[in-house]
Amino acid sequence: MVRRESVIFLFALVLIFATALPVSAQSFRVQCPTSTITHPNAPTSGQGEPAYTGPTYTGTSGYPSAPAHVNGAIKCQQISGGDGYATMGDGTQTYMFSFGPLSGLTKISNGQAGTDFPDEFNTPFVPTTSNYLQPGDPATTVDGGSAFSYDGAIGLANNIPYISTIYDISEGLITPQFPLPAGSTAANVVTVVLNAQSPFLVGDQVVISGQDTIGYNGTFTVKAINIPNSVVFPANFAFQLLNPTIGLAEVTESTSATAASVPGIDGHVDPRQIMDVGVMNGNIPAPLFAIDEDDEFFLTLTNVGMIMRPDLFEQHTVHFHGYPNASSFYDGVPDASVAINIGGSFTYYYLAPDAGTYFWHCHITPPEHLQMGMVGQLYVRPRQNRVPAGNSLYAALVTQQSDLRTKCDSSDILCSNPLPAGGTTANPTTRAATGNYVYNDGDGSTFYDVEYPLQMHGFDPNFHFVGMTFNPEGFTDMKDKYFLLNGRSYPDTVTLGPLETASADGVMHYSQPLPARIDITYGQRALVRISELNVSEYHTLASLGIPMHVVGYNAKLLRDEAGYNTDYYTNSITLGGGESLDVILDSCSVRDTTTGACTTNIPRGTYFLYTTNLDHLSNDAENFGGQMTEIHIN
Ligand SMILES: [Cu+2]
Repeated sequence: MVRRESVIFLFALVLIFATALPVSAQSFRVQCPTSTITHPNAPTSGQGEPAYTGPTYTGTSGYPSAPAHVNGAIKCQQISGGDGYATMGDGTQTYMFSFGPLSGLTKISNGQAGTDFPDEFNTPFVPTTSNYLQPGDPATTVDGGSAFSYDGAIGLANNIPYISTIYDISEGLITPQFPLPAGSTAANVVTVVLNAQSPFLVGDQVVISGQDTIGYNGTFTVKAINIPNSVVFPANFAFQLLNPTIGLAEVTESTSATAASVPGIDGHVDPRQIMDVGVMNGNIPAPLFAIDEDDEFFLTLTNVGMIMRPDLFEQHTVHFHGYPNASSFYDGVPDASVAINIGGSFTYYYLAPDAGTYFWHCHITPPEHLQMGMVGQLYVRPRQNRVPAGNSLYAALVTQQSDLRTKCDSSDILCSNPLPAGGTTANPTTRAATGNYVYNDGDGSTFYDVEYPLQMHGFDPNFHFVGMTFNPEGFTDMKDKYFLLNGRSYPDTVTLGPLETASADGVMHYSQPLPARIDITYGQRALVRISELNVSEYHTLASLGIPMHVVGYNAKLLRDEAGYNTDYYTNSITLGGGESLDVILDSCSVRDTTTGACTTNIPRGTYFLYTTNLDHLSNDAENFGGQMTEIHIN
């Protein structure tokens, strides 16, 4: 007979090995380069999007190191994969597997996409005694009382500097291994021989310090590496730099001198901040991404584990649904690409080829992880937004179609955005001074003033309950009881600002940051980017009093191959899981056909956007809730 204590002991041992070993092989990292081959001088958040005036590069061979004109930018974002809780319209708290924000936290809490320029992303949070990141951030205030305003990558920290002891440092004794710049002589060249292989590269900053190397001390730029030297060490132990002072005596077998790298941002992170903020901080829907055509997007997924299900070693991935990939590595289908283990990070790389409304989700056991909450929207804004105000939209689209990198006409089965029929470069429609466009329409037909993401969703509380306690019920038994817009059911859909939920750690977390209320200024147009994220139900949304102008479907402009627009007006739309629609709600009922100016407004007031699936207008057993929101014409 086996004694009970031994069984417990053995079980504990198994647990220790099972939990400790996989984690030790992982590490958290982020990547957000400030320059790449195609964006050698990527714009900062202060510079903003560069204007589109023509192709990036018109040559036919290779890519020049300094192209005359560069389009787009580098964008970065970090998300956590883990778990969390959300609050439904009837007050029920629901357990989720979910993605949460680990960068752009202020933007996310304001209902915006969390996507950053590199200078925003690569800014470490500097904690003070009165201002530090804590579980549940972003909060409306930080501990010191000032508003939370941090958008950088959570956990980002300066790298750990390399430091090596110096064996020999000398000036002018060894022939310079690099061309001397004007004003310098061979006597200025300092050769540093380390006691170990040198980690420095040409161009690195190096700090020389020591009690016996005064005169040599300071911060210098490495000018050459692999220096054949007269002492016992191989060439790869030595490097050279320039020191303006001439006549320094050689120091051999230094007792105190060191050469160190300067701390910098290289993607190194402090895992404690990530765990503090990321654990139980999942959002529904998943964090929003927004990029622009011509961008390069670096998206880091950091798997913080599912604290409420420590028995599960679930990997997570990111799958951009209906979106062409830079490489199959980034597709997220686990049997064909990379999947991210608990305790690890992976940076996905995407190009932003075609404008439109898409969605993304985890691709590990997709029916389960999507139902549990790991799904959200992303959208790509068109090049046409960056055409300088007053320039011809048609001429700008002709320029795009003349460049193979940006051409998107009916000759490509994946891309059907031909020039508008009957258009000429003399088309009077020019880039408006304000507002934006949904697609590269060339005729201004997809113009809007403000945009709202609207994600239709629903879930089965039984599935979530068994997902928290044991294994999921059969997928065929899924039956949604809550029906959501942006993760909320009515009346929470019209509550402005983020919704928060207390989690098992006793802390309030921003569970549903994105309101679903649509506000339109009298006379303006709102773009509603509608995605259907549900895994088990079709959803219908109807609008009373404000016609729905459908201009795009599944991230494609509604236009036929001959260039005629096939947009339409309706009072209801129906989508299945994975579909999207771009709908413009115009607060103006009659516009001047030539100037576009509003001649008759729809009266100010509150209108409803609601599902006509009447059983979807409920929050589980509670009536009068579910998938409904308000449109306010102000
Ligand atoms: Cu997952």
